[in-house]
Amino acid sequence: MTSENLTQLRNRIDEINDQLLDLLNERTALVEAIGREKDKQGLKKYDPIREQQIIEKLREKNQGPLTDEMLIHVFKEIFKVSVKLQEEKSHKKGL
Ligand code: PRE
Repeated sequence: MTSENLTQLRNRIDEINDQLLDLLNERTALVEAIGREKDKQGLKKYDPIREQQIIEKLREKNQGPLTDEMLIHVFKEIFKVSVKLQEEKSHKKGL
């Protein structure tokens, strides 16, 4: 692989990282809104059934090269930080 080729591939990765960042921020804003709704309804932040449903839907759609194991790993981390954010926000409100 020429170094020009490596630079081009990394430039494309940088673009995708920017898109992922925007999407993660959009998702996080929705996670915050759901957290506020759960506070109003007195619901627990962690919802393992919903998380399982999301993972199942994504596994059905996944065409690779991302493996199911990678997909599950990434999404479990996203859920973990999402629940943490929801809990921190509601603790700040004294709930
Ligand atoms: C979300 C976060 C935490 C829950 O454990 C399940 C799902 C998610 O990140 O998708 C969102 C959410 O709070 C919810 O759907 O109830």
